[in-house]
Amino acid sequence: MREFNFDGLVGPTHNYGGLAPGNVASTVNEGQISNPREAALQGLAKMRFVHELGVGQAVLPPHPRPSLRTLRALGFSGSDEQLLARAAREAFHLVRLASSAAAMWTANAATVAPSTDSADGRTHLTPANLQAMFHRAIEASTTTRVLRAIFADPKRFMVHEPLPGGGQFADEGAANHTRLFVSGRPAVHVFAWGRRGWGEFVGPKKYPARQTLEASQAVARLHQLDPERTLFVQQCPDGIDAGAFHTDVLAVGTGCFLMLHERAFNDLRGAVVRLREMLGDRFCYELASEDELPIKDAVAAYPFNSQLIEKDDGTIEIIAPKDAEETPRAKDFLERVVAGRNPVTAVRYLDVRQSMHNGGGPACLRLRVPLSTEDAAALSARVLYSESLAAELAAWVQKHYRDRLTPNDISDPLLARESMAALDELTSIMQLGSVYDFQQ
Ligand code: SUG
Repeated sequence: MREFNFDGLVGPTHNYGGLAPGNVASTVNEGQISNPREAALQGLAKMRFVHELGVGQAVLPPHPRPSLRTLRALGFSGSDEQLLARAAREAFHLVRLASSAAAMWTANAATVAPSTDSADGRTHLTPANLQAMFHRAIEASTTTRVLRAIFADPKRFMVHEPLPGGGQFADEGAANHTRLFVSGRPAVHVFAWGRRGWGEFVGPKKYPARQTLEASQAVARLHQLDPERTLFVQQCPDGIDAGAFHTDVLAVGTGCFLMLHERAFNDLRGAVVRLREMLGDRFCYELASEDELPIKDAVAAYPFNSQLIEKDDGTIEIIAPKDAEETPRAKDFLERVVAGRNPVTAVRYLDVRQSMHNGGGPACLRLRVPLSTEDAAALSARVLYSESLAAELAAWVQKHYRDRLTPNDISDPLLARESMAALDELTSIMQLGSVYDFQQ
């Protein structure tokens, strides 16, 4: 088995809409001028960097934005130009919601269980319904189509429907899920949730909790995981109120190693004890206390939203955002981890600032999918990273993307046309077939 990081390619309408309450960066940067071209190129540079470390790398395409299908569903009609003009005049906020390039954060695209962990021996993917925020909920149908185009072989892969229903089954995908394992034992799946759909719980007071316990439980059932090897933990409500809207803002794990902040989980000690029982003595973790690394710095600089890259020799490298290097307490923590008694041997820093300004660090930008060699060879689209694919994608970005977008630009009908032309061409480059609404 090899882990592939499926990174989301940033879309041509990447902008700072201030659409995500509880996500501090999204709120703080509302209205800033964005640079979609730079954002997409930063993403491609990250893919190359990780690929060159010897890790499996792949790419997922952006979604059509503005989503004219969404605006039509909300009652705007006429030609594309007419409906955009009317929506911009009468309900500009809806155009904003329909224009976010948020599908770039593919840690929220789906939750994944590898074939080794599922009772039927297939790789399971459940696209996240992202019910908590409207601008993200509209991703689910396209994500499902894209994943089905890629993971098409029914003997190997099962792409489920996103969870049904309303807010009680709100699911944010892999951002609230961590798979841990040590050789010789079955893997453990840790699902973190922020609220309950039904029943009593103490939740955050200020910001919304997105993931429900019931959604996490449903995903574990769909993926046919062994109930003895799953753990459901509550996100710390104070952590959410400090801006940790997803678990991966304060915790990241791979293999036998977990790196987390003390405000990541409610019953953190209980979780760690249970993980040690399930994984044995080789399980290890590094914990940042509030004293060592104030949550404000952790939320601003995202040291926990790093990618943990496991090498063939079992050592781990941390790929952290550059913002963590520039935040002394975050950098000191990461350096302590490198020096500590754990598999981590190095930390490297990457500039993904265009994404960071919307609250998305390196880990948000990728969906981890462990695949066997045969499974990787059975993927049905051109998604695996290669120098030739990367060069074509970079040229495609240079050709189609603007380098400056203000929040008002998103209702420009030319931008919608440019986006559609770009995405239409992309489906040929990536051999995806007609996955987009405007191609149906
Ligand atoms: O859902 N930001 C995203 C960031 C998602 C980060 N993903 C993970 N932590 N895995 C969100 O809050 C902001 C868009 C805007 O404001 O324009 C946004 O949706």
